[in-house]
Amino acid sequence: MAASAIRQAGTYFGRSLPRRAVLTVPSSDWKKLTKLPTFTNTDCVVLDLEDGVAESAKQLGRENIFRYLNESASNINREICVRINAVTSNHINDDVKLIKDLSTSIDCLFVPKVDSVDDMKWLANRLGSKCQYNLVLYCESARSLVDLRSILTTASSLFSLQGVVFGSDDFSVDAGINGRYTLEASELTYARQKIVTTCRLFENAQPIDMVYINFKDLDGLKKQAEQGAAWGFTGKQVIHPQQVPIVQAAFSPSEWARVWAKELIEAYERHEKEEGKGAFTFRGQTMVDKPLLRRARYILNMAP
Ligand code: 1VU
Repeated sequence: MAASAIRQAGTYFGRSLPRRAVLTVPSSDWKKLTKLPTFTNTDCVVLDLEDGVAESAKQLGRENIFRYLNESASNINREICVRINAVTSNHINDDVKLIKDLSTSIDCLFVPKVDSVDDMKWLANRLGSKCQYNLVLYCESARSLVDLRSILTTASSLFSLQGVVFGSDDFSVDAGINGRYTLEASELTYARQKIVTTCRLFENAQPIDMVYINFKDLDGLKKQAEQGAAWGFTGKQVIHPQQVPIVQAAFSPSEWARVWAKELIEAYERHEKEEGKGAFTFRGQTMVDKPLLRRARYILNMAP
């Protein structure tokens, strides 16, 4: 496993570590854990202790994670993360103990239902004063969405903040969306776009889109994943192996885009160096300046 190497590299959004398909695996299900080496095409797996695990199976989940990370995870050459329970839950003390026992072998800590700045301070305090964990947090309530900027400011001062996952299902209930949201999820447009925009204020924070729980509907998944990518999300939570290739593809730049980005960066550097120009015409029609240069760098950073 690339665990400590990833953490020490100070990885951050845009520079190295893509998290396109973020696959959640219930930690209480040993059989599912042992299947992970076969899912070679997912960037990131999250061993879940929260909603995917029954109340009565939380301790089994912790024991499985401990065993898995100590015995088997070295066979998996990609990011392995753990999702703990919410800091306000009855399970948090046992989860924190597990994380401390495992500290060198977790690539990134996923923290659900972060509602306030105080949640982040509490967790950092419990994990220790020199808190060097990579952290992805979930925005799953109206309060969390409204206060997201402050929460991320605090999170990035206490942890190595890596991303925000939109927890759409809990958010819908909390925000009072009447009944279940529709398949198109138009009720969630504001929340999704606010998360992307707020993440952009923080260099390292990847916006990770909502889960598509109707996991057998692969056409619907493709549509929603492509929409999320177009809106600026960098990845998407997935719950089933069949969802992985569709989501990985949706969040990967096309060959056309990669060639465009490479040529644009070369042209920018040439114009800047040889002619002292920061704006010029590219491929005969497009005016290039700094924003397009940033876009081109972003595309190349997202390329596998
Ligand atoms: O072919 P095999 O029997 O060897 O394997 C099955 C199955 O075990 C495996 N598989 C998985 N392996 C690892 N991670 C997974 N998440 C996963 N899902 C399935 O793939 C083979 C085919 O599976 P299947 O089509 O027979 O599906 P199952 O009936 O086994 O499982 C379906 C569910 C949805 C229950 C399963 O995919 C699952 O548990 N997914 C994760 C659920 C989860 O983590 N929920 C919490 C996160 S979502 C959230 O918090 C907001 C709503």
